[in-house]
Amino acid sequence: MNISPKIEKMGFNSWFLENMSEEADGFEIARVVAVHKDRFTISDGEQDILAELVGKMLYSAESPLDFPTVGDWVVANFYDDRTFSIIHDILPRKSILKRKTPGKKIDFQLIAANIDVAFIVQSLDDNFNLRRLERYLVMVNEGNINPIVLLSKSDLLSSEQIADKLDQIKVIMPDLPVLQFSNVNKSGLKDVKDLLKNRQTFCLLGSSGVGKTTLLNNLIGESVFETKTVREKDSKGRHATTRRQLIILDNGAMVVDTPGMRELGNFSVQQGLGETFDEIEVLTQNCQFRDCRHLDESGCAVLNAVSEGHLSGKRYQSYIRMSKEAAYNDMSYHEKRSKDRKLGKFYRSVMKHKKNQS
Ligand SMILES: Nc1nc2c(ncn2[C@@H]2O[C@H](COP(=O)(O)OP(=O)(O)OP(=O)(O)O)[C@@H](O)[C@H]2O)c(=O)[nH]1
Ligand SMILES: [Mg+2]
Ligand SMILES: [Zn+2]
Repeated sequence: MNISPKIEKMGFNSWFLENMSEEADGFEIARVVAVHKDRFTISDGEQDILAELVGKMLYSAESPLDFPTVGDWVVANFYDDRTFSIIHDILPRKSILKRKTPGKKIDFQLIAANIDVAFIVQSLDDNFNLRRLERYLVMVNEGNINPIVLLSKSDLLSSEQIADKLDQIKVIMPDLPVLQFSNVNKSGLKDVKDLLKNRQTFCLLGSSGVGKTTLLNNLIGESVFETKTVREKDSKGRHATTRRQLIILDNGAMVVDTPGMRELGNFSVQQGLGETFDEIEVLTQNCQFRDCRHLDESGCAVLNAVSEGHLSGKRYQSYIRMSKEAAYNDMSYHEKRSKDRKLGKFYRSVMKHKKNQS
């Protein structure tokens, strides 16, 4: 199968072809650019088309992973002069961003797929927070995505104040790329633009109100997307952006804007934790016990580093908290899944029994 230049332009490449499980003869490949309630907008590289899922996908879905998300590549059929389409399958994902569903519910939610670079945005004035940054980093690293930190609203702080915040990141994560910018006086915008490479997909992550959509509008050069202009105390929690969508910039780079997240819980985060807290991961190799939990064990190299002042206590706690949370979320999710499955079996056997009786 040849790759058409139309979809190649949107980032499709041989990786996806090589990893496809079935031949897509008679189908076309398109990219999901927006997710609505139970419908999708997909793009064939030229136009946007409304799409629905084929029945088989709906009925066989077992987890949120079985539904398309923004950035996914799908195989689809087009109808009615390409104004409508049916999605038949999702292609394997190169990367995936997911988080725990907000609140007590133990389930997860897909944020985007096939993202190359995630911009984690924090505003320098009141949103800057290292622990929150670590949370985003775990999610991004776990998803197999390259993180870049963008610190917004640099117009509101003095250069000394900004340098101090940059230092705080540098001390604990020296290799993490960090840029500062302002949507108001436009400083640093050129640096952000220079990061955007054609055929690559970027996403904007971060709390509500940090300026993600304003940045996107600046990158487009037009105010196409709605931003929040007034931010009063009581309007906190209301999001200017309400849904995720993928936008193609003039230079061929793609950007997914997301609504700010108030809660960021992670699932199975082994790789994500390891990459985010790599200095702790290195320490664990010197723990006396191989199954050390780094909580109260003797001979724990991590605890020793904290008591000797080589590792900040706050960073250590952040690491432990996220490991515990992930383990709990994982466990509860698997329990819930197996319960759901048992219940499903029970219903099916009841139905069968009824059928046999009638
Ligand atoms: N001073 C200053 N204000 C900014 C800057 N960027 C954005 N703002 C303001 O911050 C507010 C929120 O901006 P948005 O772009 O809507 O924020 P968002 O991150 O998209 O928020 P959600 O869509 O709710 O997640 C708006 O009032 C912007 O004008 C900046 O660089 N400096
Ligand atoms: Mg927004
Ligand atoms: Zn230990």
